[in-house]
Amino acid sequence: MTQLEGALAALRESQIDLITDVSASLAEMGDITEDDRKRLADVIRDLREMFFLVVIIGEFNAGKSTFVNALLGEEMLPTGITPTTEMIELIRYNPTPNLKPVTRDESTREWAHPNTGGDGVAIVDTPGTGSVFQRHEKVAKDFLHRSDLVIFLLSAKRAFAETERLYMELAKNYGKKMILVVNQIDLLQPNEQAQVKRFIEQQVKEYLGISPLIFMVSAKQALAYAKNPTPNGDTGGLDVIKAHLRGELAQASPARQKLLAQLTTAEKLIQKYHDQLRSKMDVMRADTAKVKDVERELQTQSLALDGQLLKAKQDIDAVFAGMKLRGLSFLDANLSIRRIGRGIKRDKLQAEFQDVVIGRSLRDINDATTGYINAVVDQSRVYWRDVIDRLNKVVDLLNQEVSGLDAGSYAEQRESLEEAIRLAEAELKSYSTGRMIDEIQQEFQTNMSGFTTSMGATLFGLVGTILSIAAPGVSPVILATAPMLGLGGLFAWRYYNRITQKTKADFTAQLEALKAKYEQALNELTQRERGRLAQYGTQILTPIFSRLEALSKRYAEQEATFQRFIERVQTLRKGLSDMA
Ligand SMILES: Nc1nc2c(ncn2[C@@H]2O[C@H](COP(=O)(O)OP(=O)(O)OP(=O)(O)O)[C@@H](O)[C@H]2O)c(=O)[nH]1
Ligand SMILES: [Mg+2]
Repeated sequence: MTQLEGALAALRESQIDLITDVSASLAEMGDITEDDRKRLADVIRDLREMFFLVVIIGEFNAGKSTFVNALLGEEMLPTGITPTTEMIELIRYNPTPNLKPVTRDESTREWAHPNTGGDGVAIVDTPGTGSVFQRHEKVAKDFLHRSDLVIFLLSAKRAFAETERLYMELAKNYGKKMILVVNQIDLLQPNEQAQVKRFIEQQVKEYLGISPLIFMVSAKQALAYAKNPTPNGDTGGLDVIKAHLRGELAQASPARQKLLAQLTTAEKLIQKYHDQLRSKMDVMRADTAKVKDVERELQTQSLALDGQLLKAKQDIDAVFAGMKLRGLSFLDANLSIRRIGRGIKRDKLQAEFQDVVIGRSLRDINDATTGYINAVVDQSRVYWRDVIDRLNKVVDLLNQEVSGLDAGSYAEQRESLEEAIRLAEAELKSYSTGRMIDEIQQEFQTNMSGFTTSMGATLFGLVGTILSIAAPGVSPVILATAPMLGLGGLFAWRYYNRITQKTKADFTAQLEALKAKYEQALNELTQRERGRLAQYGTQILTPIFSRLEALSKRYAEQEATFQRFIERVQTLRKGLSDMA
């Protein structure tokens, strides 16, 4: 059977190549489980030997070995009421039987027999499931993927077991062809047989959503018949099953059927890993979208700061405009010769200036600033909380969707996200409205007193100058009552005008400088805040993005690999069906 001719041999080689490539690619992607890797290696080995494997699976004591003996027509395999079969018993077709098994490996024995169903067909008996022997269970389970046709053998005397359901599900997931055989019907009343069959039919439909063919048999009876066939003897229902198997095997050569069966199994495996990749891609896309949201939010926040800053500056502008108006009229009122002549004290002048011009300006400025800082801090807190919230959602998403899949590449991503969250939390904690306000108000207070003192000194100095030019050596009291100024007085008047103008200009300039200082302080505060946001963007979010980008590229390549595999499966399938 290992000698395959022409087209079929070529298809087998392409299929072996495909499965080899799939196994290598999945290993490279780091996704494949050790079990699946072994499975693919088994399939490749089987494709080299090219036997169509009819595998009997079922609970211990259900009569699997008896059933196989009945098919062979002789009592070859040991049977018994305790869990009996311990190894895979692989019976290959051979015109001359070999009734002495050859041990192939620690879990397989091989036999040869002419009644396996045809050239290139092997019947495989497996250890029973559901017994106390875990090893039996494992040996049977580890063989299931190698089957080309599965016969589930159930006992008519036992309820449909959970393990049976599990193995049927597994076979279904591998894409295996299967039939159900209910054995030991000689232990049932004739009217019970139909009930049992109906019950199993319903269960399989309900739990697995499939409707395989169900055959009723008495392997014991069938074996007795095979050993001693009589013209009208009872075959125990085995003739129907044999006819079915013949029909199955007549559809195409066992070799072609084997290639088709294993192609389906390989396809199912490719599908399974492809689905995993798809779900990872979905997670990654959702992940990227969420981090993008955070970044967008970052910009919104930066813009919102501008709006707030503008408002604070307008408020401060208004305060300064008021101060300027009051200051200029104060100067007009206080720098008149008449007023100065009435006598003036430096302290009093400064106090009046403070009262009339500065008034509640500092308070107004502080109010505007406090309002601004509060808004900045409130917004920032909301913002950082939002960032933390969103990033936490990304982490949740990762944990939910990718658990158990591709732990490696997500561990890194999760770590960087957690770091990002920690930093955002640190940012959030670092805000202290009180401290920020104190700092800036302290600065404002100092600026404003400096301004008041300096204006006071200027004014008083000015008063002295005015007095000296108006009437040198005369006390202000006399000056106030003196007659109109003479010619010399005219020059003095002009000079007086010039210096009062200059004083007003000085006042305006100082005021502007002061205002500039305030705005500068607010700008710096805003700048600092914007800096924090920008830094977070470049230092935290950008690396996350680049990691996502790398991941996205890798996934796209993997997706392309899967597409190529799917195409190769389709080409092979077409090749196999074209041979019909
Ligand atoms: N009454 C009756 N007994 C059967 C039938 N088939 C098998 N038996 C008996 O059931 C017991 C178990 O049969 P085996 O063929 O060893 O069962 P098995 O499924 O191979 O069991 P393990 O190898 O342990 O998994 C034996 O005593 C058989 O004689 C049947 O159709 N009717
Ligand atoms: Mg057995």
